Amino acid sequence: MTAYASTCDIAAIAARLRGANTVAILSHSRPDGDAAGSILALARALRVLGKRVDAVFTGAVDPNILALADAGEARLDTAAPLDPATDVIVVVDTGAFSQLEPLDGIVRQLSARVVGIDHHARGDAVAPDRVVDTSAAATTQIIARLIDELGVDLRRTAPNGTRTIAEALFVGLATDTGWFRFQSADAAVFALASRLLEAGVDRIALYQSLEENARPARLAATATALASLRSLCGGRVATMALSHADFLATKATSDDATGVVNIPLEVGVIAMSALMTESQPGITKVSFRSKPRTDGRPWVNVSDFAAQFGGGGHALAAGARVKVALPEARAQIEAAIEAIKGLTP
Ligand SMILES: [Mn+2]
Repeated sequence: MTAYASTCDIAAIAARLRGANTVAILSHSRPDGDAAGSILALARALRVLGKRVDAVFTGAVDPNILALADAGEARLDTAAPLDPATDVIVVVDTGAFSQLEPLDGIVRQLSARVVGIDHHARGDAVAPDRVVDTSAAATTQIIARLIDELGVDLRRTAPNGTRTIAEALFVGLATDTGWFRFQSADAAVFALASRLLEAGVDRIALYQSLEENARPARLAATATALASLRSLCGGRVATMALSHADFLATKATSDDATGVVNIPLEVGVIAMSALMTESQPGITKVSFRSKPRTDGRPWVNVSDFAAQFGGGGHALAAGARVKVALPEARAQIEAAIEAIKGLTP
C-alpha cells in the first residue's frame, strides 16, 4: 500500500452515481460499524433515488453488525459474485485490495467503474476516482456530505425499509470515535452527531445493541488476554496475545475480543497497547493503539508502526495481519516495540 489521496471531489462522485442505474457498494472484510454504516447509509440514499443497489458485506460479519441492516438490505459476499454489468462500484472505508477478498479480483477487473470514499491515509488505488479525507473521523462523515450532495433527506429510509440513513451514518461516526471519546471526535463530528440526533437517531438503543450485547465468551477471552499481558519499554507499552488454543478453550471468536486492546490504556503510564490474536492457526492479527500526547501527537504513530508488518490504519489505532504463528509473530512485534524511541514520559 502507498499513500492514498483524493483524485476528485464529492460533486464528481455524486455525478457518477446520479448517472448510474445499478450500483454495488462494498467495504473491507469483516465490516466494522463505520464500514457497515457507510454501506447501509449510501444504499438507503441510492434506493430512495430509485437506483438498483447491491450492498455487500465481505468476510465473516459480526451478528451485531449484521443486525443493523433491514431484512434483504445487504447480503454476504458468499451469496453471489458481483454482477460485471454493474454501472458503478463504490468501495468505502478502505483502499486496500487485500481487504476486499474475495471480491478483489472483480474490483480490479472493473477498475474503470470503481469509485472510492475513504478516510485512511494508505491504500492501493483500488478506486481511480476517489475522495480520501484523512481529517474525517469516520467514513460516514464523508458519506453524509455525498448524500447531502445527492439531495436526499437523512431522515429517509429505503423504500419499504424501517431504518434511516441517519441511523447508519451515526453508527459509523460513533463507533470510529469510540462513542465520541477519541481525539478524532472534533467539533465537526459533534455537529454531525447533533444533526443525526435531530433526525431521530436512538443512540441509547444503538449503544446497547452494539456495545452491550456481547456473548459470555467475551469475558473469558478478556480474562485470558489480560493474563497474557507483558510490559515492555519500562512499563510504557503493554502487549497481550490470544493463541488459537485460547480461542478454542474460551469458545471465543475474534469478534468477542474486539476492543480488548484498549483496556491497558486505562493505566496512566501505558502509552501504547498491542493485542495479537491467532483465531486461525498460522495467521496472527495485531491491533495497535497509542494514546495522544498532550499536544495531540501520538506517542507512537501506530499506522507507521503497523506498516513495517504490512498493515496500516490511523495514527492512534491501526492493525496488521502477519502470516506466521503467534509465538513467532509476538517475538517479531515485541522486538520492534522494544526498538521504539522517545517513550520517556
Ligand atoms: Mn472507518
